[in-house]
Amino acid sequence: MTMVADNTAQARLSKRFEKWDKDGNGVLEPSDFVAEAAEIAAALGQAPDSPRGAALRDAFQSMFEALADRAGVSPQGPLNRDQFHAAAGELFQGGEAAFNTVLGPVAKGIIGLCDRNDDGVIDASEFAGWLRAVAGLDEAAAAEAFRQIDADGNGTLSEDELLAAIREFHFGRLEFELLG
Ligand SMILES: [Ca+2]
Ligand SMILES: [Ca+2]
Ligand SMILES: [Ca+2]
Repeated sequence: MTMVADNTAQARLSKRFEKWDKDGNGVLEPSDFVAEAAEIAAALGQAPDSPRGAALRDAFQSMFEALADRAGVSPQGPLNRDQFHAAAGELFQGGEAAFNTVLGPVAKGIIGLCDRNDDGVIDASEFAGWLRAVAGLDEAAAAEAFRQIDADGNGTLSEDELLAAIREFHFGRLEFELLG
């Protein structure tokens, strides 16, 4: 990996730490991740305790526990900034299988919240709704993002394509943030 890509990855983890520290107390706790999931569900017009909102919340909680486990702290945290950088960095750098185990439920949760026609995948208009909600992107930017992430060009985004996009963003090879 080049130094530029590494710096990008570190900068993106810093930004994510700040975004996910919902109560702004300088450390991450499970409650921060629950609040983040609730905010995403609400942005997509779903109640946080609806089945799909709850699925994303559970995925975020599991992700927190996986990071805490890697950092060697209690499943309840807290995780400080250095611990988060080390644990998340290790997760992104490590094998695809471990990454997919942790982020797969998050990708599934995102699909569930976006999937208005219930076909299990995200089409271009569903994806535009997602990017508008989490990143404020307009239609043209969302269409371009969709084209890049739809690796097999079949007009829908699968869990695997979303997982690949989350990794690509982290390493600075994609400019669209999917995790908000
Ligand atoms: Ca916090
Ligand atoms: Ca769909
Ligand atoms: Ca596809």
